[in-house]
Amino acid sequence: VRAEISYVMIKPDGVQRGLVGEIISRFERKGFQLKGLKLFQCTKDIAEEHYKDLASKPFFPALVEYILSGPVVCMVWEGEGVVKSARKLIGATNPLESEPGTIRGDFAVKVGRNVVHGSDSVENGERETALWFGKDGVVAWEPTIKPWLVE
Ligand code: DAT
Ligand code: MG
Repeated sequence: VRAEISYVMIKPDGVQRGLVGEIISRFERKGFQLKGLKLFQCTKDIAEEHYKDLASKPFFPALVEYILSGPVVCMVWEGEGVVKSARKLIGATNPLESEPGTIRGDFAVKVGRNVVHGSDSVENGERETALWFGKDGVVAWEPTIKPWLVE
């Protein structure tokens, strides 16, 4: 069985605000494994495909414009239960409802500037990783400390 992965992305506001290190740090400290990482200026096609389930929403054009407004940091994090856990680390979609201690709870106030994305299902973790990294983007490696993180 393939290990579970989540596609996590620091949105343009997170990059502009200098939160890249802080956000990566939270996933590292938790004990997930970084399998892909890049700074990337995305295209309209990718942004629209990524958010295609929201295409009929009134905020969709603004959402796509926001994602295109500057570079994003694309990441793939791996580990048992990483999809659900990453969503918890990230916090609720509306940052005014996100718990303190979550990324959005600590660093955001507006749904349209909520700093970070995380896949909402294992299936979307795979789909979004393929979309943003393609076939060769993800690095196969195992950290030497892994036995100290998982049995
Ligand atoms: P999440 O990013 O928590 O998975 P989502 O998938 O429902 O949330 O929506 C994707 C993004 O779209 C979200 O991070 C911010 C934007 N968005 C969602 N609901 C919105 C709304 N009501 N108004 C404006 N932007 C919204
Ligand atoms: Mg979502």
